[in-house]
Amino acid sequence: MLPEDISQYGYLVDRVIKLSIWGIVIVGIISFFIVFYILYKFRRTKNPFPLSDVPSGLKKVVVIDYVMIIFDLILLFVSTWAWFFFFVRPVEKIKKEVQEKGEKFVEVRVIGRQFFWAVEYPGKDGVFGTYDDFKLGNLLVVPEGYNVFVKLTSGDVLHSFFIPNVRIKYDVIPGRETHLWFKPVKVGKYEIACAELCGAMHYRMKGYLVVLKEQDYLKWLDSAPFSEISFVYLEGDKINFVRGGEMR
Ligand SMILES: [Cu+2]
Repeated sequence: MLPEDISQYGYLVDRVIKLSIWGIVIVGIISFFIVFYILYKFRRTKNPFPLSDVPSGLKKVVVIDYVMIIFDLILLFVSTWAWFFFFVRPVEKIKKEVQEKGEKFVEVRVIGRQFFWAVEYPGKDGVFGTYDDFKLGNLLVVPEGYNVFVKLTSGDVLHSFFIPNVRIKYDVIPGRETHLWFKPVKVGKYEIACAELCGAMHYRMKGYLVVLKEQDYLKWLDSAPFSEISFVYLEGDKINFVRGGEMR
């Protein structure tokens, strides 16, 4: 039902989704039974005159309300935890934790534009603002098993950066800088979408997340001397670049 989860922490989001769906299904079924039971039991042919009060036996139905409140609290707790884990914690704190654990990370900047994603890489030195920075259109290449920190900004209107396979979606807001963090643990090519209607060509804001093995990633970085926006298109598993060309 959900696309394959290829991130280490995506299960936190899945947990919220599954809990919501199962909760809704179970509560929904119980509610329908109660409604149809009441419709049948108090049908007009057997009860020609309206009752002045709810029959005492039926007052127990209120218990369902308490069950619902408890379920809501559980759902609130689980979803708040996932929200906190991914978005609320300051990115510097997550970075520190990651380093303390001895894990590696990469940083990229993503700028949402009508109608493509500009991805800025810090290049081999890992530092932005140096000579080896480069930009790519619609292509986010990251190494497997690394933590990926994404700084999101918008060049024009509202967009929403969505990578279903790592369970990450966040609004890209003009005039605001937001941060995303995920850790891909499976090599492959995955879709990036814009999840906010941002104009006539919104549907064309399709990019790719390409997860490479560490050594392949380093090799790729060596062969990426791009200084201008290059667009990318994929033929099967082959990545092709078009320098300053038309986006396909
Ligand atoms: Cu968009």
